[in-house]
Amino acid sequence: MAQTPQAKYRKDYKQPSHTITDIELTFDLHDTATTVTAVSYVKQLGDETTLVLDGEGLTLEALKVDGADWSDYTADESSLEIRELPAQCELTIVTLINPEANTALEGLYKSGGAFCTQCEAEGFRRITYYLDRPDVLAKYTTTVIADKETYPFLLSNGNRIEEGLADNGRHWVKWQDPHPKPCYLFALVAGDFDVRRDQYQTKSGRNVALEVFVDKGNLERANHAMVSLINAMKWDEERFDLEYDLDIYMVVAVDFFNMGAMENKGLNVFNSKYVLANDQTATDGDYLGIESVIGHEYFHNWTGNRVTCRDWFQLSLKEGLTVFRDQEFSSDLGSRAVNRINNVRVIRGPQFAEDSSPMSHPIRPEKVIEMNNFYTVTVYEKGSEVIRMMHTLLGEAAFQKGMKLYFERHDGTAATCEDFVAAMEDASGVDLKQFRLWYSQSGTPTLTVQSQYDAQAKTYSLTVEQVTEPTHEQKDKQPLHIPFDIELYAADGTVIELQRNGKSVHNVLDVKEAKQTFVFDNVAEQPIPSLLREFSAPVKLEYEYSDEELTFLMVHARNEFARWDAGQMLLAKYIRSNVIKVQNGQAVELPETVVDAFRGVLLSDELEPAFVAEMLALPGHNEVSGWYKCVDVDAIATVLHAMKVQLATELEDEFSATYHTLKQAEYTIDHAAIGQRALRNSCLGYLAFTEQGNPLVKAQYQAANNMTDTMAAMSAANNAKLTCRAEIMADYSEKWAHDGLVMDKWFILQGTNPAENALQTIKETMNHEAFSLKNPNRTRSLIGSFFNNNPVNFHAKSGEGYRFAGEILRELNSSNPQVASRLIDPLLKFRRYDEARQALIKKELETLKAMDNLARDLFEKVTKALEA
Ligand code: B3K
Ligand code: ZN
Repeated sequence: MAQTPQAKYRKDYKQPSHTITDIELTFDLHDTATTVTAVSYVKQLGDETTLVLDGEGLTLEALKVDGADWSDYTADESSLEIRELPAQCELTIVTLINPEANTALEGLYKSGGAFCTQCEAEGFRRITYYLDRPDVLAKYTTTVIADKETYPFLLSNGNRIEEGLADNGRHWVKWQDPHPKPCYLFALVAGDFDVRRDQYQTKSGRNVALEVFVDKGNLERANHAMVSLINAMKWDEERFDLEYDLDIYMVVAVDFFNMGAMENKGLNVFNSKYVLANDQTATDGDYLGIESVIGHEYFHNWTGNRVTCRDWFQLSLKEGLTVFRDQEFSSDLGSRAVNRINNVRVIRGPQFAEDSSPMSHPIRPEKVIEMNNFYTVTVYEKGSEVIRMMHTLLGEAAFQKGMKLYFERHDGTAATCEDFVAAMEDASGVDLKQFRLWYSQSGTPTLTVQSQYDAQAKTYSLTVEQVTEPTHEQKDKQPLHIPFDIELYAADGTVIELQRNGKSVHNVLDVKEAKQTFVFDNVAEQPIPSLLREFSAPVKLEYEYSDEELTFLMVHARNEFARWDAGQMLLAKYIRSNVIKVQNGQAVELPETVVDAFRGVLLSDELEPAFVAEMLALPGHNEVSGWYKCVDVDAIATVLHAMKVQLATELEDEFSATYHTLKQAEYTIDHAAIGQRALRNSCLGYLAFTEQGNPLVKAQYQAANNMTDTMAAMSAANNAKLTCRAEIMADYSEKWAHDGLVMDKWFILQGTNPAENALQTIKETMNHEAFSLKNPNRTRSLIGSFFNNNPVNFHAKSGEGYRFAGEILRELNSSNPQVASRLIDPLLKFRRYDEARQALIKKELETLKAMDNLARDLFEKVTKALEA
């Protein structure tokens, strides 16, 4: 490695020496040599007369100050130092860049035939030398020049103000964005598209033009994105009283994109996965994903763009809050319980795993080498849980007052997480002093609860202990302020009111100490407690529930989430005990009472089908792995498989009856229909493990008139290793080979193929005409799914899975470090496996570490993982 990458620390934040108030950008677009002219109005803020700009991979063509050539500067590979600048000046910088050679997909690059940009977090410095930091806010005017025939659409942020023809068949368009913004929100797109147009009238009566740009021929796949956008605009007005602020909102779908989407002001750039959908190409899950991501990026317009982050350590200020907002959007439009369940699965799975990995960090990190490594489930999803806890503590009305105050104070500026908490605190009067620790303390707290009932005194007490284990980067932990939502039930299912000294007590308890006892009186009988309702804090709960209490809660808990959670706890008990059995060479056992509890759920006619489908889903291998200090990959897989088979066998009649009853005559995309398909296909997933599996799955594949049912059949065939798998996989590939996005689903099935020869097939699949390691979606589908969701084969004792990972990572390290850095995560957790596996993984990490061109992204993770 040329130079050891340096870390930045949150505590070192300093205001910039200069600011830039306005910038005029001109892009003369050519595939391999694009000229960027940046005219910036620079203002000195303190005494410093030297301006240091960021820049990477740029060829400097010209540098002028107030129109005259300037020679007092030095440029190196990451910066441009300009000395003795006047206190205010017009700085002109001309750079040359090569978009076609940009395979990292950061800065200006080509996706298929189109030019597009990705600037967050630090991609703008690959376009021109600039103060590439989020606390420098400027007004942008952007002129884009390109060949008219190849690039009829030339887009940038804000409003189109002028256009015209240029020489040699070229044309130009000028855009102006009236809202000052940091450079990470800059965007440019040039290409030939089909456009789905609509409009929206805001509640104050302004008309906004809505445009969704998709590849030619894909227009009919853009409808759902447009509907979702309109729903999001309406929802934000109703729930948060926030209106859109420009005359136009554009969304462009591109095929080459490192993540989901990007909230550039007025011009969102999206991974086509989160835009394109019709009933033949997209599953219900895809539809819901589009709704959520379209919402997320739209909501950023206020939480992220109007109020942005002072520095990148504050990323959760915009991301945690915007995830909270998109989760609320999906919950208000669809099923709140199902949404909550899925959000909690992400915390209990990947987020808890991150907390216990070498990459553990608080939602507001203290130390960063490569910022792109911190767009994590911790910053995003745990960040959202932290916002949700404040929402729980304050209630909706006070929370909205806090939002209002936050915007009053910080609109048009770059703010900090502390600013947000202060606004919530000041608006509500709720003391959040201890609560702030959630921003700086990493790791997963464990709440251990003990209960005691005193029949004589009619008191019931809960003793709550909280412990946060040391994490990789932070040893000392303090007690947090944990909102702990509980309810008590009498044996007949009625709720026992919480009382203390004759007065009613709120059901959200404030756990603040390392150990604390809550006593309730007037409790007439031994109650059954429902604990951590709604997952009121991102913690692990330990309470010795009996099977009877859990099956009771599965039926009687008033809220659906609590019922689901009781079911999960019951399953968890038997997964744990069976793992021990398997390790001792015994058979997996599930008592009749447990099977009956799930039979009851399946046969219930009160519960929503979508919810029943969630109740019936076993926790995944990754989530279960997270329960153990040393993961027994094979034993866990054996147990999960055996439990699935036992439930399938014992409930076969019920699964079969439900499956056939829920057959739909017509395909519609509404929440009720989606829920019915979810349950029907969950039954199919179980039935695949019975005698009737093969013919049933094959018949569903052949009869399916929509992608949800097609994919459900294919997944069932894959998971249960049915003989029809080969035939239907071949049929699908033949039908969709021309469409990479649709083929991604097929690549995922190849990646997660439980068959023994899976890795061989994956290697062959890399030659499939639709596959390319250059495309992040393809790579994540085939390779990422193998690393993350094919535990038995990836962790094969032979080490072939790890060796394959090493090869792929070494290749992606040069072409696309961001994608490589996402893929490496499962290897970072090597210390959780047995010694033989540890040694094999470590060898791959060490080979990576020794590479002389190791990217910062991988450097940061590999070195952390290899540290003691
Ligand atoms: N803000 C972007 C993510 C940028 C990731 C940079 N590596 C999308 C989002 O969170 O909405
Ligand atoms: Zn976001």
